[in-house]
Amino acid sequence: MAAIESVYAREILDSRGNPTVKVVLDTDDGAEGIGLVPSGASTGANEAWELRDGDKKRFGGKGVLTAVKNVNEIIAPKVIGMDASDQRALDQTMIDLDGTPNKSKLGANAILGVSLAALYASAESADEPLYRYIGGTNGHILPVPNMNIMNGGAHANFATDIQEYMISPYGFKTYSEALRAGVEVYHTLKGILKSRGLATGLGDEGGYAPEMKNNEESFDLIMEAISKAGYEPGKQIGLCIDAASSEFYGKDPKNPDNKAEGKYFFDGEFRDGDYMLDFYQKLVEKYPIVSIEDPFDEEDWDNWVKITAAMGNELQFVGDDLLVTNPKRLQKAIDLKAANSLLVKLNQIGSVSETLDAIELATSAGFTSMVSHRSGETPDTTIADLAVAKNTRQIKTGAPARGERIAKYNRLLDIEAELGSTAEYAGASAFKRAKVLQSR
Ligand code: 2PG
Ligand code: MG
Repeated sequence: MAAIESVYAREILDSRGNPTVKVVLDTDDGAEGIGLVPSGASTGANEAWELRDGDKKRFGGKGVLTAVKNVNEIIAPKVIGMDASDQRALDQTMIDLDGTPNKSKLGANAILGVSLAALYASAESADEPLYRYIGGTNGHILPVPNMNIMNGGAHANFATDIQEYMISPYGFKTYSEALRAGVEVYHTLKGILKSRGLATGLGDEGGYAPEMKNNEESFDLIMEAISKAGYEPGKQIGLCIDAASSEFYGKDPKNPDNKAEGKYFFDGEFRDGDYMLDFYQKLVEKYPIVSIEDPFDEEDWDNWVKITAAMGNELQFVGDDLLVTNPKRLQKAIDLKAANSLLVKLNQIGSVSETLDAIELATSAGFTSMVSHRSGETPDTTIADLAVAKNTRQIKTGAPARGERIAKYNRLLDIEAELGSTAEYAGASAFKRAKVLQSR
């Protein structure tokens, strides 16, 4: 056992220049762990609470000095002396100390910072790389990188309603080959955008963010980029989207006074659930889409059930805002047969052990899991190790651009090299529909 000797937090900046929490935790055997907390923009209403100061004189209210103080003055005295590697007991101690259902008293950003720092310190004490420390000997599958090469929604001033257009290079033997293919498509896409006089500036997750005529146009550009880069759409590279539809549900996000209850503001008009379902169905017929995230609002359970029944046998429907990495909401989705895949975000639930619980529950119910970054990130690479440790077969961490995204993709290259001949690339096994598309 390595006892926690000191815990110290301070305020740093994330990739958007917003304050976030950094925690440094030392154990009595000389190990040190660092926890860096990410932050979302299109956050689900049911996420664990990100505690911000609200003092408009600092960072427009986004400071995290209260969360920092909660670590230094409330959490630290309670956890010093505890076994850092008893992750579950440590997390539970903080959950009890907070006492609210959504960590709103101490802040999920405070609790997760300590939880992550303890995880890293314990891996160092055990002298193991993080993926091995978390996953034991069986963590050896490199995930398919779902690369978000065109950004819209809340990450790019609603250039498109759909928030993320991702390419999934699954038809390759190794992770590094797949990553290279993804990067080549990304660069080819830039050339295509330039040649059409479209903007090549980047959104929050590193994808291009030109204003499009409609949501479908982006698919055509990406298909062209895949072919032009020399790859076969569907056979080698599929597409994933994150509609992040809660952002355009009930209102026009660019003009929030324009409201219509129960409708989606999509392609310039309010649409009902049936219209959206039909839109997704046609899209899937036309393009090699293997996964759709948040096609419907986080409380529109009926339409989630409908779309899962209609296409869930082949297609992956990922619950992000719907499930918020929360075992309770996940259980509801399992019972209702709404969605068939879990998006995994540590800061949505706010501790390492609860995140692992969510993945476990998803797996036991036959749901897939996609480990995910946030749109506001740090150089932290925990999600890369987590994806390998738990053999989730999928990760999404943005475009191959911007240091905070590249850090995760590079970490996976390191893990692949370290695992050597025991590394296995998930490839088409990550998606049911990938296998269908390949067999055509
Ligand atoms: C999402 C995420 C990450 P955010 O919606 O899946 O891509 O965005 O972190 O802004 O919630
Ligand atoms: Mg999402």
